Amino acid sequence: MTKISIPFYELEDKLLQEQINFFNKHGFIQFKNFISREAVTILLLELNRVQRFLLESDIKKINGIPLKFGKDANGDPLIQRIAFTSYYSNTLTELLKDERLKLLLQLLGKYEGRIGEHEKDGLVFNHYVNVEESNFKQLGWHTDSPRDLFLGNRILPMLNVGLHLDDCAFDNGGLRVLPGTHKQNVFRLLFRKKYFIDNAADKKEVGFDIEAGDLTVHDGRLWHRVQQSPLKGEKSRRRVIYFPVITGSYQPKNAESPTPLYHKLGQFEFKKGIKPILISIKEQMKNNYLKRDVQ
Ligand SMILES: O=C(O)CCC(=O)C(=O)O
Ligand SMILES: [Fe+2]
Repeated sequence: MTKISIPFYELEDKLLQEQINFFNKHGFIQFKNFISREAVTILLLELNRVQRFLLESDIKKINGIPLKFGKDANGDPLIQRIAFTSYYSNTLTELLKDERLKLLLQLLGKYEGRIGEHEKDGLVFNHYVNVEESNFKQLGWHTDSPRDLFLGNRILPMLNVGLHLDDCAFDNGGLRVLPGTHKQNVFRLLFRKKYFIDNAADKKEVGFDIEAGDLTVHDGRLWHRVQQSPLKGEKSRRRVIYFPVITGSYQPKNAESPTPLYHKLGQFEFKKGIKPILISIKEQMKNNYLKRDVQ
């Protein structure tokens, strides 16, 4: 496990060829200071407000995607993963309109991309904290692409863009990636590691020094995980918002959207091994195929 030294890149009014080359080679990139510390503070207040609203309204799912609940250090209820968060916040919707984000579409090469505010899981808010009753302290190895298989789609290039809202030095855990794995074949994409249950460090993984306000972008096919913080309580807190940049046909979700199988399966099913998952993928693909036939 090594800390990678990434050139100091910032996202300004154009992407540099060097930045595109870096992304193409490694499958990820980090842009420093995408937003200021003051803007981070405003976003955190806004996310707090959204969380309070969701708790008070007893909302458990958004567009079919379940919220993930836990408890904070002081025992207060905490929502540790919120999908489609921007539905409850104009500030977040406006953030997605930032002109600089459009530059990221160039990282898709010949594919035409768009910011997926209404697709997949939309704008996701992840909130990790290492306390006893937290349900989100780490995240096992995965790529973001097989979700396409679950939805019956071919795997198309996509990006996952993360805006980091806490400082998270390499030694404090956080995002770990396996550089270059975005170029693997489908077999390696499915079987390199056990999805979500493998949390072990890989000798080829790399991590980052992240500061609040930094932006990271990774290819959806890249293997990555989140390392648990060695610290406890407040110092372990890690809040990140993610949104997808998508290619292919427009597939917006709405309040009637069913819960995708990969959320229903959850980690329990992953523990049973890959076989039930493959059967589920096959079933889901068949269902989607049939549905398309009927339309
Ligand atoms: O929290 C992170 O940095 C990564 C989250 C992630 O990989 C995911 O939600 O798919
Ligand atoms: Fe991911």
